[in-house]
Amino acid sequence: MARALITGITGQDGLYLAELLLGKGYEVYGLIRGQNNPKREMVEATVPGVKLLTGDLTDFSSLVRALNVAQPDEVYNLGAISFVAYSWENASVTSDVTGKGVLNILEAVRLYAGDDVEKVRFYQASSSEMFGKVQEVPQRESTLLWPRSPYGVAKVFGHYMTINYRESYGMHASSGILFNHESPRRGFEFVTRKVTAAVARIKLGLQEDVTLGNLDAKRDWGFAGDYVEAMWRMLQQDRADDYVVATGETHSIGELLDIAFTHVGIEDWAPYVKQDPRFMRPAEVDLLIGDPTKAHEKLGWERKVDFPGLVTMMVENDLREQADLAGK
Ligand code: NDP
Ligand code: GDR
Repeated sequence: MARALITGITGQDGLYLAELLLGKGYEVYGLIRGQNNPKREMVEATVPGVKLLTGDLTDFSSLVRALNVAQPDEVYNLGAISFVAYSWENASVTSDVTGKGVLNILEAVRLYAGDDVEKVRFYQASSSEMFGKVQEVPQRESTLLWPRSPYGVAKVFGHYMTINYRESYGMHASSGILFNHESPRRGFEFVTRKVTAAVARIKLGLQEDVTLGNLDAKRDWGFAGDYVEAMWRMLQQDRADDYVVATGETHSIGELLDIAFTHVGIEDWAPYVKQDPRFMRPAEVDLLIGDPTKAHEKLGWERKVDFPGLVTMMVENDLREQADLAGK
């Protein structure tokens, strides 16, 4: 039975990846941080087969201990401070977790593997946020990185450290440059979920409007359930490598609003959407659109859910969830 260790098990991707690996017969371990993490029960209820180990990406010894218990064949490093807006106000801790945390786990894996350097295959959750200021459209594996946030800079550090461990030590370390991916498990701080939850609440009469920041930004949004499949496929290759995972389409926040509001029967969303500079960023990534050709050709990976399908899936989920919460 193959064994996997996932950091970031309480997050959106951690849950989908755990489900995928359990379905394939893996023994799955998840790293959970904190003395009394409030998400522990949710993880135990959602992916009951996962064995939880306590640890933190900033605590090297906890990673060594987790590896010794899990004895993994594959390590998926999904743990990070992942909210871009938060990273300006908390740049130092973002660097520690999202940046140096990658070095900690790479080094822990290297020591754990010893002479048998290919004993453990490693996945790093890199990000389209590393592309930042647009240099090329669409963005591909070779596109110049120009991060525009402390989060993006930390991800660039992790990305190159992963490449460096592969080149220096021969580790089977791959980096997935994933573009935005969403789902009904997305955190409420991210724009898609903020919109779909608000639309559901507006429809149910629980909220009057939603306040957003920059409506002009464009993103290449896919479904998280599709994207974890690409992570797994990367670790099944003979050679480790880096891959862009994206849909190849871009959409504006306006299009997100169109689909979400229309789905609940509201054709004109303007009266329900306010803007506040509070939600604007000191520097913006204006346009993201990925070129997933390499992932298509080498991994045989294809996305299954399109953008309207994704948004309506999230609105439908939030209509149910918000009605339950309100006892409706
Ligand atoms: P989430 O924000 O949903 O999950 C992040 C996870 O990291 C949580 O489990 C969180 O734990 C954990 N974490 C935070 N701090 C630490 C720490 N100090 N030590 C260990 N774990 C920690 O992110 P997603 O699931 O959406 O994303 C997964 C990964 O992919 C992240 O690295 C993200 O940066 C990256 N990524 C995501 C994309 C997306 O569109 N979703 C696109 C590209 C990359 P806790 O619950 O305890 O806070
Ligand atoms: P992003 O996702 O920064 O791309 O990072 P987010 O959903 O936060 O922002 C997307 C775009 O929407 C604009 N926006 C708003 N964003 C939020 N959160 N809230 C608002 O009210 C709002 N109004 C407009 C933003 O300015 C931005 O342009 C996500 C994370 O998952 C990262 O971890 C990951 O690496 C990248 O995607 C790829």
